[in-house]
Amino acid sequence: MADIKLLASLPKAELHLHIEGTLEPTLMWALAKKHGITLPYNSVDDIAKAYQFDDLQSFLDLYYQGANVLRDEDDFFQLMWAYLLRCKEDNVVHTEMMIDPQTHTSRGIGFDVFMTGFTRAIEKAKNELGISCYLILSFLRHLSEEDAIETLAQANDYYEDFIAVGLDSSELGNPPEKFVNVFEQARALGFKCVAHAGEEGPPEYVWQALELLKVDRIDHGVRSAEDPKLMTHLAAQKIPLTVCPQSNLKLRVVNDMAEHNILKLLDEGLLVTVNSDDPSYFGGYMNDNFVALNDALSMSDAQMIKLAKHSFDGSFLPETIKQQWL
Ligand code: ES4
Ligand code: ZN
Repeated sequence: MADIKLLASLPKAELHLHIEGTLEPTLMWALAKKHGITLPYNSVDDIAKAYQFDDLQSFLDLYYQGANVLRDEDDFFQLMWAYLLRCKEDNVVHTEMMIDPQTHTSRGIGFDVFMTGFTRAIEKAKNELGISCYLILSFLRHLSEEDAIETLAQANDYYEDFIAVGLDSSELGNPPEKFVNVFEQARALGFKCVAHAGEEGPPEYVWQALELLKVDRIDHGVRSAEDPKLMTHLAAQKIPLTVCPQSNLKLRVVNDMAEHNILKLLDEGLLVTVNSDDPSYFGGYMNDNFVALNDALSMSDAQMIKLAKHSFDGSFLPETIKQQWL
């Protein structure tokens, strides 16, 4: 069983995180009060108690409702700064995180508001904490491709701030093939591409993300294990899978952490990484996810070190910087 001291000593990168999913109940409560918003909860404790989910959709309903308290530039700054402070505690030195613009633009909050707040916190973290941060513009797949195309156009003044585009929200019934055109546009603009696939959806969705959207990395992807050909392809092409153990448990993608397949995927040669997804909702940040895995599956020191190294290997950092961490 790997040592917790080793975990703390290992520099790590987080590659699968939704910034809106870092909204802690205390900040949600404070922002609701600040803006005079009535929440369907009686206390901060009540918010945390409501975080019991049956599946992805039951989580998404609360996640979008929670984001409604984010209104002005300083709210977005606070959200980002709190997460980056938390990264420091876990020795996370680099993060590549998703922003869901449509969650905000649909409420009349523009890129100028949330991007100004986010980038102010990111600059501060770079200077004061030595943490680097890349942003991924993620499209909500339960909305139309047209909406995604319009969102990409609205981001025009902020292209420099994004490294990639992504695809998240309700997976089943919204396959990657629905977004071929917008991903083609994004690639033509020079963005890297990622997509959630194989979380609740079948291996076929992972194939589609790879072949139709030409993604550089798969978010989740744990259901790939059901397709041996896909496993061989992922290993041969070194496609990173950004796995989120506590998320998978909370959303019942796995019934028990002891049944999680991440170490099996690792031992089969896949470039898997550990990530926290929506840490406020799923009960833990980066190191908590490692601890939960270690407690249930008793990973070796070598496996822990490999997972930490993979987090840089699977990142979009320039090769020279990657090498410094490998
Ligand atoms: C998400 Cl866990 C997960 N899956 C899909 N979409 C998401 N958005 C935020 N968290
Ligand atoms: Zn996710």
